[in-house]
Amino acid sequence: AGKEQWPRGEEEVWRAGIRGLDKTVDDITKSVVNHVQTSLARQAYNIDDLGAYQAAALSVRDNLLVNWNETQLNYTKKNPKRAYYLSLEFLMGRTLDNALLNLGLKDEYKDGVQKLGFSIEDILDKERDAALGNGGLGRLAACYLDSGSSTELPLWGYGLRYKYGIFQQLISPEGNQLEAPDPWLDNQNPWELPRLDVTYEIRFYGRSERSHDGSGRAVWAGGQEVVAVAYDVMIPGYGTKTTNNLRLWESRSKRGFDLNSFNAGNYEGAVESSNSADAITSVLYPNDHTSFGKELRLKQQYFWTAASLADIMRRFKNQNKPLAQFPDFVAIQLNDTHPTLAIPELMRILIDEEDLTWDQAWTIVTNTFFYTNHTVLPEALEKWPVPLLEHVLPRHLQIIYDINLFFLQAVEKKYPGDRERLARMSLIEEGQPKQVRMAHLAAIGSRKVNGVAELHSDLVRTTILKDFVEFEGLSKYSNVTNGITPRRWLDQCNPELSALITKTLAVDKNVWLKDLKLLKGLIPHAEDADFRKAWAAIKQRNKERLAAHVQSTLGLTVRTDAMFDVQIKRIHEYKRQTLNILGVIHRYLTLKVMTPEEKAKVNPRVVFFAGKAAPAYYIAKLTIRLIVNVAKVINGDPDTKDYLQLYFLPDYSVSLAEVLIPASDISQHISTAGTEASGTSNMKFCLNGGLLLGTVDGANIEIAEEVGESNVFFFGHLTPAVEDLRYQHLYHPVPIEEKCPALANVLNQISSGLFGNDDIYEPLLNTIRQNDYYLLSDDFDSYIAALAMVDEAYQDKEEWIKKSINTTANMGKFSSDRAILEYAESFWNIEPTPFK
Ligand code: OX2
Repeated sequence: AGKEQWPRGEEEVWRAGIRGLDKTVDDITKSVVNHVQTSLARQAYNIDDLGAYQAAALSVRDNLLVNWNETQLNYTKKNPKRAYYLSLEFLMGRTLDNALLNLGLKDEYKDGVQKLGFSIEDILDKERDAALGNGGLGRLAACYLDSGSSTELPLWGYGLRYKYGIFQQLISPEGNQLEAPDPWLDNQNPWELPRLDVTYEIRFYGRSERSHDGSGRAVWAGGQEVVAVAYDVMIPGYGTKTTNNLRLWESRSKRGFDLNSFNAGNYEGAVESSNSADAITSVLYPNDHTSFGKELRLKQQYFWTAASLADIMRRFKNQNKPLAQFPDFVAIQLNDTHPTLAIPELMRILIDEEDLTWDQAWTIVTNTFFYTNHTVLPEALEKWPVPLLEHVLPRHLQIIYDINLFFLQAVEKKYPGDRERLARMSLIEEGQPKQVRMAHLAAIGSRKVNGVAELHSDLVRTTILKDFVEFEGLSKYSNVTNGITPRRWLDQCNPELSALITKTLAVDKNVWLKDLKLLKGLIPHAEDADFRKAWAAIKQRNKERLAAHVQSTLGLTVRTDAMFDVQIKRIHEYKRQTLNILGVIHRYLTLKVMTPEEKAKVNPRVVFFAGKAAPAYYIAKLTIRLIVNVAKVINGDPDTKDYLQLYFLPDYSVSLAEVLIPASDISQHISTAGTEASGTSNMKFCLNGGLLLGTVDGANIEIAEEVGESNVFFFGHLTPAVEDLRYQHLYHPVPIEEKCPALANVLNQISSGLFGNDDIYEPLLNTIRQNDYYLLSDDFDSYIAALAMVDEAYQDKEEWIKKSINTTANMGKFSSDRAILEYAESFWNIEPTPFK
């Protein structure tokens, strides 16, 4: 451990100039004012909230950079094995509040900006969300980065720096979703650090010529070359100095996006419009759970995986270790199949550029990659048409064919003559055109494969990858149940509850926020009436905060003396927002025929929906339209408006979730059994003391195991029944009037024009009347019964609060710290690498 050499100049002079962390309010105000003056080139007298936000953010960034630099230096010195999380989506939300919390400087900044004449709340509110993701998959990646830094793991993220994040959702007067671009970088992004010196050249198209020397090598040349430029985002750990890196790539031509084509209404067209270099990272694809086979998307995937691998390889090579040791220093997690091209790309590098043999390369590859599957829905399993791959990535297609050949030879050896099995397992699906099955490639190229909740991992093993489990053995096919960061999803979004928990557990908050099982210490307090009162008062204030938000953003008055019932997630048939809105209509129709005496006993309810639909997903968009128009009728009906209110909150985002979740009494997670891989908002609601109404699906099951079945409201058919029910729908259909009269009545009321008098909703209603693939008619009655049980339970306020407390108290398992440590220990074999 020798002393470092100063490369030039006088060490003392350097040391004296090095910036330390801000500690006092005085340090902070000086730094903020300095940024107002210099970085923003503005004067004290003309600074507004946005300017104050920017200056505060830049000063926080300076602090993050100090830790970030030391973290990277620590890794360079100790050279631990590192893990890389490759994700096309990182749904980060806002950063300032989280950075202040993690740095432990929130109070100091609050005081500091106050001295400068601003309120911290107003400043925090000026930040735009970084919405580089569609939903759960992208938010999971963001939670994992937070936990990676908080547990001091050498974990980096790699993604794309989209100029436009997920579209902004507008609702037209008729109730239609419109999509507008999200130019989130317009006010500059203080949280990123352009690294104009970190660049790689990425090739597309061209020709690949195999050598004739029997080595298997090839030369890939010609085509288009595009430059990848790195932008680094600092990821601070909570209560640690570890500040990891998220590296996002921007594409540039080796030598602009057409904003005019970006008008609401032709979002998809605009996405596809350009083939130039900078188009590659211009926009996040707004589809969730679908695979479209579009060339620009393929280019995004390759651009990002190739740049990331080149970067990882450069870092590895700086160590001068033999390539065979690559997997001893590098673990790469594939977040879904989106980065699967990294497998043939690493083969290409090792064979064509590093002169390894096929077997040497394959050994390295299959010890480096790990693959997480997030869905078993067939429409979400990625497939790339062979002709497209051949055109865009000719060398990679050759490698994929070679992988397939060797793989199928091994399968044939184990199951001689089993041609059907070979066809099922092949990387290539026959057809016009042939397609590459990315999940198969990801599975055979990885060391471990996992699903995201117990039930889902079982389904992966017994359905989509069944043949692979039989062939390769069960031990490779594993589970890591998802988690969420309790920093953002409790302490930040629900500060009052966090403070009450800290006081009650009588430990410092940075203890329980990093050891979430300590929440169990709340259990005895559920029996304490004063504690329950404090608990309920916080829920009430969170409802008022939400109501104030709705008032100020939408101009609508929400009553707060009612049960708040929330369903917020992407709009998708499998998530069954339709079941929820049909249930609301059922409740409305029931209220309409009640006597005043009957109504007096009714538990008033406010139902909230939020979520985006993929721009081309017609049925999902119709669902939004139905919800909006039902809301108009219900909220305007004097007979019912005191008992039932309904809101569709536009433009769902991480920030909106942070207001909605703490205000919820009950939240709905009602997917058809076997379709929701995990769900993560279910965990967020329960952590905040909201109860769960759901199907026996995804992580709902494990939540119930932890909090106790008596604290959740389950309904509906179970996963093993689903296939049979679907079969019956197809071959022995029973008319809906017979099977489920209550549902038939609701559908008929919609058809008769109660919520608009044209046939606009018929295509949506027909999905239920005809195939009913998602089993609404099978689950409707038990859903209505479960809603009634929720009402009944809510009448006993004290019991309800006990359930709420016991729910929070038993959610410790779902910290993303637990999940990331499972990945670190059982997959990646990396260790916490702290420094002083
Ligand atoms: C989502 C899954 O639908 C959700 O159940 C899960 O909680 C989340 O990923 C994180 O694992 N795209 N998004 C998902 O899957 C896919 C594909």
